[in-house]
Amino acid sequence: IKAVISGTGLYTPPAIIENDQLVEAFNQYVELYNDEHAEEIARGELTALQPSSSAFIEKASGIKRRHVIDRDGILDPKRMTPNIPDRDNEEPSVQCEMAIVACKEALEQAGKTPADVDAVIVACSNLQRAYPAISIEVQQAMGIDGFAYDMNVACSSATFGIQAAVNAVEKGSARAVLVVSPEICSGHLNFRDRDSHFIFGDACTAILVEREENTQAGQGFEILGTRLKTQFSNNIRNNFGFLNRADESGIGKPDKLFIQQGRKVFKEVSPLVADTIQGHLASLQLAPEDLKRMWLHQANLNMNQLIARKVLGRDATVEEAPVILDEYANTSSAGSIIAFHKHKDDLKTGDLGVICSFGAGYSIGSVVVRHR
Ligand code: CO8
Repeated sequence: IKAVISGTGLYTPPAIIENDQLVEAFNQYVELYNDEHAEEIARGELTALQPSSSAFIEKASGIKRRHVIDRDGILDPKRMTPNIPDRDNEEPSVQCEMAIVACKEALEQAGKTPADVDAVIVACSNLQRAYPAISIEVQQAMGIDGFAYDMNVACSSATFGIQAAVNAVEKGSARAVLVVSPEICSGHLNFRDRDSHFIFGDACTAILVEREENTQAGQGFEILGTRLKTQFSNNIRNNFGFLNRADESGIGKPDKLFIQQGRKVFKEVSPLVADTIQGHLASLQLAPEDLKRMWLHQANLNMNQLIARKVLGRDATVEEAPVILDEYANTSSAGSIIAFHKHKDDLKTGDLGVICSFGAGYSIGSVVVRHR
């Protein structure tokens, strides 16, 4: 049994924050902080905070704007956190709501209904509660009979989820699996941290992985193989967790949000990713020059250009390595799938591509696909 990606879907939150707007709010916060602590700063007991800049953000990352669930809370210099009120248990969770939009689009694209699907995997960096699983809530909301589970491999959640879906389809435990990535990165981004306040946005993707025999000839992408790689690193970390309340220092510390050593990540992860893609292609008797497209994780434009150059041995064109980072910023595991969703329809029968995620863990997931 072969597995194919027969449909994809995307939910994009309508609210947008441009770099200039984000920087304006950050710089107001800096001014407020420096005024409030003027005496300690003057005595040399505290270091004054430095302002941010849009020019730096675009040059260092390639990001121009991001979509977010809540804009006002983030842009309030006294708050700097999205305002997403808790909901009643009888109401759908925010992640479930995002997931439904993306799942419906993926099913529609595939020409399928919930009755054709046997499993839902919610694969993302952060889940808004411990249990019941968000995926089971999505399963119910979609009206799917079968099984569902949540999984988290940070930025590589979606590609690792695709491998799990391929296994389920190929081993016969499901005819079709929805892999959904509702990423609310704004919820765990420290908007007071100059080094990283600009890097994330929110979005949700869905992918339908099906048995080839249940799809039409020429529909979607055959999955030729998946390769996963992890290597422990403290360079991207988020220490938020259920034991925080058992520690007297509480949950207010900066390391309970996203923290990273961006330079180190860039340096260490880029060669690992290029090696993983090249090794994966070689194991499938394919060469980098066979690739028509690379849908790379969308964290940093310079990093993607470097990885594409390492893989191809030359600069990639924007057609070969499409960019969605400028509009969405880093949406963690959703990023490479958004690139795939938006930049796959012009490919022709037989065209080869690789979806590749990379990030915290470190974790890398490579999915080689061929247009049918
Ligand atoms: N405005 C102006 N100047 C700034 C700013 C700013 N906002 N921030 C830093 N600077 C200054 C610094 O002070 C420094 O000045 P100096 O040279 O005088 O010391 C200078 O700019 C350069 O700073 P950096 O070396 O930090 O800048 P870089 O060129 O390295 O760019 C990046 C920073 C953009 C963060 C870059 O390092 C990067 O993108 N690295 C790769 C990171 C990456 O891929 N991370 C993976 C992210 S993890 C992930 O994708 C998912 C994780 C799990 C999900 C989490 C969801 C929240």
